[in-house]
Parts: sequence; structure tokens; C-alpha cells
Amino acid sequence: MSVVGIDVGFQNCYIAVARSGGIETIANEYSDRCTPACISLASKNRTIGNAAKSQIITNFKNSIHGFKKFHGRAFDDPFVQGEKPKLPYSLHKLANGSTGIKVRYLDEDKVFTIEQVTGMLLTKLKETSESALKKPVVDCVISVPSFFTDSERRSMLDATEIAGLNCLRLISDTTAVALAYGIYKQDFPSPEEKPRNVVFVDIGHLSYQVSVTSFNKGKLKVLATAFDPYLGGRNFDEVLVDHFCEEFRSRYRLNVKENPRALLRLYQECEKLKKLMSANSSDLPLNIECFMNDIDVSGKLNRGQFEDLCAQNLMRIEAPLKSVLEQSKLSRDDIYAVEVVGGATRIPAIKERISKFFCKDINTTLNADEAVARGCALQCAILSPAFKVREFSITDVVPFPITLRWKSSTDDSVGECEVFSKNHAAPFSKVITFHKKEPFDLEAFYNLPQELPFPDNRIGRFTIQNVVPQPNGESSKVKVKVRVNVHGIFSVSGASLIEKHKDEAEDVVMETEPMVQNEYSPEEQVREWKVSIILDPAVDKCDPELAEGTSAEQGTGGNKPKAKIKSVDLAILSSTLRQLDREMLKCFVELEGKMIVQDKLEKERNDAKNAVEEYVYDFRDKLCGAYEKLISKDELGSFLTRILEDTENWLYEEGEDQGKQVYLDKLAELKKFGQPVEDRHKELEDRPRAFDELGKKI
Ligand code: ATP
Ligand code: K
Ligand code: MG
Repeated sequence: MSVVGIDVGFQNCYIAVARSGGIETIANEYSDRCTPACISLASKNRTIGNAAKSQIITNFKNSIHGFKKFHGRAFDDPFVQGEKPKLPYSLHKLANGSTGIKVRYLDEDKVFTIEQVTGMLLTKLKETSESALKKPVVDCVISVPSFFTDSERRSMLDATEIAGLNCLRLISDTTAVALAYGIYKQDFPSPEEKPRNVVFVDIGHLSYQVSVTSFNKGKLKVLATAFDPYLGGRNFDEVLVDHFCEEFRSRYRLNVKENPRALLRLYQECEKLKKLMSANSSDLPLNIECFMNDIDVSGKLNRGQFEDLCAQNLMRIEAPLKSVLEQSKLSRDDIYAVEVVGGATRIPAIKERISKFFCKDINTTLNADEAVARGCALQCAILSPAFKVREFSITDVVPFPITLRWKSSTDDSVGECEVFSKNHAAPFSKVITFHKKEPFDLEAFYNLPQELPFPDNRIGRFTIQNVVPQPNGESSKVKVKVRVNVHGIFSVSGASLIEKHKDEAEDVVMETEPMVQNEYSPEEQVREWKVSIILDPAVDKCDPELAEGTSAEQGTGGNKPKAKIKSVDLAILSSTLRQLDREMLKCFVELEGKMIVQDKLEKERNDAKNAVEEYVYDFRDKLCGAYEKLISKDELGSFLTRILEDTENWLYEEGEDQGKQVYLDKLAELKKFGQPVEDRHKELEDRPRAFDELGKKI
């Protein structure tokens, strides 16, 4: 079983794996531990990661980047519409209203769903981990922003499935960081002591996340999270880009924003400048040659000016910090440490703001780029039966309160109940009891839409099927289990109808239970509902079914006399927001497989072509060197002109774009001439060596 953690960033992805020595962040084929979240499509293949990033400008219409936030979103979503004009590639409205991406691939116009695009990225990350671990990788833990809603999380899980991964848990970025921070620490307060509270801040390219987490020995509990989903390094790049666009307009009369290539180049240069400014406060130059209309442009800026330009962005640093303190009801004195990660926290003005807010120095104990991936790998190791990890329990929070709504069976009234409050522990299950005579619908939604960074507050509709009245015509008791699972996704995970037997009618178990007054009963016209049992004490068990099963016993059992009741499981029909059709998902899995094969074949074809080219160059070098004395003038002439030169010309013309076998044949043909010369050379080489060895023996 593989133990792999993946940080899928808006800009940068990192992979950490567990090996015998512990958790390690791994490098890709470019010896880079960062793989850019970038995919470039072309007429013969796809390139993903570093190679794709280098094509952002040359193949700008078909190089996809900055797509993480399209997960689970409608095409008409205001964020998607806001991004659209800024993107060099095209977005496309899919039949189900979701956001698709339109590119030219294999010489055809193709539309990919966002799950497919992230699936491609994950395929690459999977391959990178497989070559590091030298075995197949399936199981993994993947990070998502803490503020991702259900439809975003589900969409992310679908992407992992397309890539052939089995995601054991979607974990919040800041929770992964908390785990990476806490698991090795030995000096936490014991369970009965006051916990140690640590604030974690992660500012990436798109988003800003904060959590406050309490630690005791062997456990962490997230107390609250806060965020600015649209504040990250990118906003600072944008300020610089706008500044220089203005400057170049007045100085050079250039309209940069109308030229996608130039704009992309300016973005890249501004990002470089921004990074340089984190380490230097003096004037720094920005120079781009042949920028537009053959004009070279230049400019300069210093950190002070940069900070003035970014004042609006910097002002947004405080709100989430204030929010976590308020939510957790902690004061600044209760905070033991403030740990920052994420690339954008390297901006000195950001660090200053955070430090000033907490009236304390901030810590950079963790690797700013790799902490999330490491936390994911640690979570994967904890969940893996194959790995021994120190006992460590992780309790996360529900970021947005969740409410269920249903229609009364007797009149037009509507019942509502907040089943998970804000910052409720997660994963978690609860049982709610209804009195019903027929199948009914439960509608789940986020009840504080103003807190959501997502414009649609629906979660889904769950129909409890096969509900029938009791034999005497009365309502049946229906127990419905609701759950926020390990991925932070809400579901109605089970329902059962409690059958009372006639002769035991008086022996009603619920009457002896203290919870009876809390039950929802349409007959009484009270909009009361009951969250009767708290389940799931084993919060980080990997098998959610098991965790539920065991704790359900606890709840209904207790020390009360067992009633003679029979419970019948009921089927549930769920339909969730922007749910990807399962048949469609199967097709996408297949398609991804085909594209992987296509990429592999194209790579082999290219390798075969390169081998011909290399043979030509290598042989020519040797003919003028080591082989010179081995062949006659005539032979040399025919080699140089007839064979090598002809082949080289062929490679530029007819041989430019051939199948793999053609190149293999070409190479074999070349070798037929070359091999005898090589053999002669080898023989000559070996002769003195043989003498030497003979000499040694004597
Ligand atoms: P997100 O977490 O929002 O999904 P991400 O995880 O891809 O995004 P990170 O890799 O944490 O983002 O950070 C990338 C951002 O950090 C970029 O905007 C990058 O320019 C910025 N950054 C990296 N190094 C520095 C630096 N030295 N100074 C300023 N900014 C930096
Ligand atoms: K990252
Ligand atoms: Mg990140």
C-alpha cells in the first residue's frame, strides 16, 4: 500500500511519501520538488507540469493553469465569469451547467471537464510518486482549501478517481500543516491539561487560510478556520502588472492587455520582481526585450513603492486573523505560537501585519512550500494499516453550518434543523428521528450563505424511500443518519424504519428514553427534531462505515432495557449539487487511460526519432576522431555524405513526422554500415588492454 500525500495548489503541487526513513518530499524528473499545476495540449500529446509551464507563452491558448477554483462551480458562477476575461484559454459551458475548458488537442477542438483537467495533473503527480517509490501508487491523501464546499470536494474526489487514485481523505491545507507541526512534538500538555493553541496561516497563490488549533499529547483539534478565498500571491502580481501596464502605456504607447502573449510575459516578470522584492528593499529593475512591436521595455520599483501599491491587499490580512480569534473565543495571550506557510507569506509586509496583529514574532518552523504535502503524507501513513505511526488523533471542523429542511406530512409547513453548527467537530455522524407514513425528502443546504465563498448554498436532496405507516395506521419512526465524512462531505448515510410489534405496543422503548420530548413529530406540530445520538468517537478511522456501526450501538443501547423492535433499512436516493454522472465518470476514467497511452506512444516515437538523430551526430564526431584511422578515404566519403548527410536531410523533410517503426528501421539501417566500423574500433581498443591484463597475470 502506498503512502502518498499530495498538495494540489492553485499554482504549485508538492508530493510527500513515506519511506522507511520517514516522510520525504520527492522531486520530479526535472529534479524539482515543485510541479506546476499546468497542462499543455498539443496535436500529438499532452505535457503536464514543468514542461507545460514552459509552453504557457508559446502555446498560450492550449496551456491550462489556474483552474483549481473551477471545481464544482457553474459556468455562470460570478467567480468563473470574473476569471474568464483574464484567461488565455477558453472556458465552455457544459450541458449540466458546469465549467469546462476548451482547447485544441490531437488537431481537434476538445472540451474537458474540470475533473478531467485536474485528473491529468494528478496522473502526472501519480507517475512522479510511482517513479520515486518504484511501485504502483493508488492510495493517497490530498489537500483542499478548508473553505471548499461539498460540490468542490466531490468534484476533486472525482478527479482523483479519473487519475486512478484512491483518496483516503481530503484534508484541509491548514489541518495538514497542523499535523506536520504537531506529530513529532513531545512536549504538548497532557490530555487533562489546558491545551496549547497554535495559529496556522497559509497564503498561497490564490487563497489565504487561517486556523487555530489546540494540541494535547497525541491529538490535535481544529477550533476554528477563517479565510479570504481570493487573496494570495496572485493579487500582488496583479497590482504590479497593472502598474507596469499603465507605465508602458504612457511611456511606450503599448496596450499590453490586448496582447495575451505580452500580458503573460509581464505576469511572469512581475512575479519574479515580487519575489526579488521580498529579499531586497532597494530599487529593482524590470526589463523585457522585444516585448511588443519589437520594443524593449524597462521599469523599476522598490519595496516601499510596492507596498504602497498593494495597500488594499495588505489591509485584507487582518480580517481572517480577527475572525479565528473571535470564533474560538481566545485572546492573543492564549496563542502559544503563530506558524506561517505558503509562498506569499514570504512577502515581508504580510509577515509584519500578521506579527503585529498577534503582538508576537511569527514562526517559520515549517517548510513554507512542503508542509501541506508532508501533512497529507502523515495523514496517509496514519490511515495505512501497513505503516506504524505514533497514535495521533485529528479532529477537524465543519466550516459552514449545515441545515436540513423537509415538508410536514400533515400540512404545508416546513421543518428545519441545523444538523451541523459552524465549527462542529468533523468527521461526525448524527441520528435524527422522524415520524412519517410515507417516503420523504430531506434537503440539505448551507444556512449562512453570506459566509460562503461559493454562490450556491445547496448541498443536495436525499429521498428516504419505502417508508410505510405502522400496521395500525400510525406514523412509523424513521431514524436517519447524517454525516460529515472524512473528506468533509455531507451525506445522509443511512435510514431505517423502526417496526413495533403489535403485542409489544405498550412496550414503547422511546417512552422510557429521555430523548422522546425532543423528537420531531408532525402530529404535535412542533418544529422539533432530534439529534439524538452522537456518533463516531473514532474520528480518524479510515473506514467510515465501521466507525458508524460501532458507535451506533452505543447510542441506542445504553443501559435501558432492550425493546423488542425490528429495524428495516431504507433505501436513500441522493442527488447532490453539480454531481458528475457515474457513467460519465467511468468514461472519463477510460479516456484518461487512452490519453496516457497516447502520451506514452508519442514519447516512444520521439525517443526513436531522437535516437536516429543522436546516432548521426555521434557517428560524425567519431568519424572525425577515433574512427578516422580505421577507414579508407572512400569509405569515409560515402559515410559522411551518403549515409549521415542523407539521414540528416531526411530527418528535416520526409522523416520529420513518421511513426516509431520508421525511425527504428532507419536506425537499424544506419547501424548496418556503422557497426563493422565500431567493431573494428572495439577490437583495436581491446587489444592493448588484453596485453595489459596478460602482463598483470605474468
Ligand atoms: P493556493 O494555496 O492558493 O492553492 P499554491 O499552494 O499553489 O496556491 P504557494 O505555492 O503556497 O501557492 O505559493 C505561491 C505564491 O507564493 C505565488 O504567488 C508566488 O509568487 C509566491 N511566492 C513564492 N515565493 C515568494 C517570495 N520569495 N516572495 C513573494 N512571494 C513569493
Ligand atoms: K502549494
Ligand atoms: Mg497552497
